[in-house]
Amino acid sequence: MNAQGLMDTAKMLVADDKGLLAIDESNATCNTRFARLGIPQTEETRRAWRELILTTPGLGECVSGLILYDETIRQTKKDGMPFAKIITDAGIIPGVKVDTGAKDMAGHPGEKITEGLDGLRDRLTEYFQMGARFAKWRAVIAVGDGIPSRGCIEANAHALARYAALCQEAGLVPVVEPEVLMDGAHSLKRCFEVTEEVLQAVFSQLHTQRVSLEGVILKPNMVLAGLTSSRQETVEEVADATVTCLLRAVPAAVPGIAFLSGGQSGELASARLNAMNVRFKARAPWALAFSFARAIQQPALEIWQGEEARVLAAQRALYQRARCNRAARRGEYDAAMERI
Ligand code: 5MM
Repeated sequence: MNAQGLMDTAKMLVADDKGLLAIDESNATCNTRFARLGIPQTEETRRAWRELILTTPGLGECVSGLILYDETIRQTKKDGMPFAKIITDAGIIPGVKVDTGAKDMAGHPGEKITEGLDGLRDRLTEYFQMGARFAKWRAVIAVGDGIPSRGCIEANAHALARYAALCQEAGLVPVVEPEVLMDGAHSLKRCFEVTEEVLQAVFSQLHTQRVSLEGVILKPNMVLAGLTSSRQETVEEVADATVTCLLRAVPAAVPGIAFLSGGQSGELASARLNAMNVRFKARAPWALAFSFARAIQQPALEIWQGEEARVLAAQRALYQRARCNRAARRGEYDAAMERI
């Protein structure tokens, strides 16, 4: 492991007020999103959608890293140019999702454990050879009556740390994603408690597994009330709760925190990230960045609808959402930007 190289890559991923764009939906998730819009669910439409994204003019002004799916990192542009080369040529760092999905956890009804450690060392070597310089693994923590259990939190934290150690051995920066889900009617206070417990377990395991924190990016949820809770806090209250929670659980050695959007609207995700940077950028020990999928892709996907004639309009919408999130990192986002 080259510790300096990992540290440099991790810093680059959160430098210049840029952030990550996740286009790592598994085929099942990608197909579900296509189906809702009547887009054919084929390998070719998934390839065309990803080509549209990674050839968006100016994307590298706002996006430092692109997270690909296994199928995507093996794909090429129509002219045969590998996606990983196009991304690198655009000044963006290619990354790849390496977990194989969250599965029902034995003995833990309603909870999931993320799989993918078997054979991971060899897969990481292959991804590095294909040009990837970082990787991502997502653990899913549901909130509900009696959950999350300690067993679920510890098993997922352990898997995240084993994955992170293997990534660093292979020269890839691990993006560690423990997602406390927004589904449910729980309060912001409950999300805070669960997120703090999960993050403490994750960092304890990262330490035990000898992961170098300087070469890690954390991809957490924001601290929010559940989607169906009748009380939804203000943008400022969410920003304060999120950063307070992170300050309690995330060591200062971590260079960057890149939030997932988790089903928030693009506008809300940007507004909340913006408020965090307005209120905490000057004193937070880590960069407060983004690693959004839906909050950047959704408007563009709705415009595209699988039609070649709509590619340019969709790329403009994608660029616009990426630009809004770069502004949010600077504390300069305004909802009026969405209409420009
Ligand atoms: C939480 O999902 C991640 C961030 O996306 P959002 O900003 O839309 O919440 C995302 O990277 C996710 O991990 C991938 O889309 C993978 O999804 P699946 O469930 O298909 O593995």
